[in-house]
Amino acid sequence: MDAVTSKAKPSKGKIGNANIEAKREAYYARISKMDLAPLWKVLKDIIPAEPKTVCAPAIWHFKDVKASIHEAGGLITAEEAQRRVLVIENPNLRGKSRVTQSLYAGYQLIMPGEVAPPHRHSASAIRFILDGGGAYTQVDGEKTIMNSGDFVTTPHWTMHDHGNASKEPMIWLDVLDVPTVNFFETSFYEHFENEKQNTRREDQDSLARFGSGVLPDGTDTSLNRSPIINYPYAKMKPVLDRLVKAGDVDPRHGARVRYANPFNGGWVMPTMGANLAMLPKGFKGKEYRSTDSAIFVCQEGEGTTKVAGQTFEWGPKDLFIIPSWMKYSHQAKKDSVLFSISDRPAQELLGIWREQA
Ligand code: GTQ
Repeated sequence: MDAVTSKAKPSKGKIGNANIEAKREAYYARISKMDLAPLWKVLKDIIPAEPKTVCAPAIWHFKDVKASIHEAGGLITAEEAQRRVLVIENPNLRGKSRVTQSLYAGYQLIMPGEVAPPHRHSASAIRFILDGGGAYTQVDGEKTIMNSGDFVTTPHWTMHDHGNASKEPMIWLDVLDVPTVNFFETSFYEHFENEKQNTRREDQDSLARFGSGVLPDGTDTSLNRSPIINYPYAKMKPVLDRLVKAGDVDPRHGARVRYANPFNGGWVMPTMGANLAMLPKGFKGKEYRSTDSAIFVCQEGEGTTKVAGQTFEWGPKDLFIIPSWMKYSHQAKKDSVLFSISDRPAQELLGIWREQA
């Protein structure tokens, strides 16, 4: 090493030295034994001029996966599995249990009469209800009945269990910030032996308490996530209808709302943020990109999304991924509602989120 440093005189250009490549290689081999490596070999890879995603744009058509999700119901019980879920894996990230670099997603199936027992973890979760209705999720003692298009939150370290008292199987989308929590190596998990937790509050309690324009006296509003555990589709859709009727339709996103924390107007969670948008029939969206890789789900309607030279054709309950910084545009053949979720809040908190209209 000394020989190299002593010859390395300050110079703007290249070091004129015979066999320099061979000398460098030998040097790299020597420093490698000390777990050291030359930055100049990797600088452009680790600090690219623009986001370089490893994620693939991809689409899962619900009609193609539904039968396979139901098949799991005959292979394992919710009790044995804890959570009977098919993990949605990005085709470029197989085996890593993630649909984008920062987010996990899965299809959860719960059969009539089943209970998925209570547990809690550092990772935050959301559900977006795809198929069936009437099952519940219980979060820290509040039981909420879930129906198609409902957006249900299970914030970090809240105890939660699921049960299906309805007569039909139910499928919903789970999205968790598991890859983010594991990136920081901060995962804790606790399982509760009780089959279910005690119910202290009934359906829509937190929405009524905290999402009606008033707050109960003494409410701690410093919470860094929303206190509301279900944003029912039946209450959200009329808001979209109002926006469309008033002409409040963004040329890229359509008539869009953000699921909000009523205490501060912020996102529902620090790591994940979600939107619901209505694209009126005939909508031809302008091209857009942003640094957050997003998961989209069609709640109703029919349309297409162009991304990176591909065209995804979507209908009810289809799910697609738009990776970071890829240009995309939506087109709607019918009045359509798109749900979307990404790690945008985390990027904003870190000051690194960008968009390009
Ligand atoms: O429902 O608590 O898809 O803990 C993965 C992990 C769902 C859940 C998942 C979980 C859950």
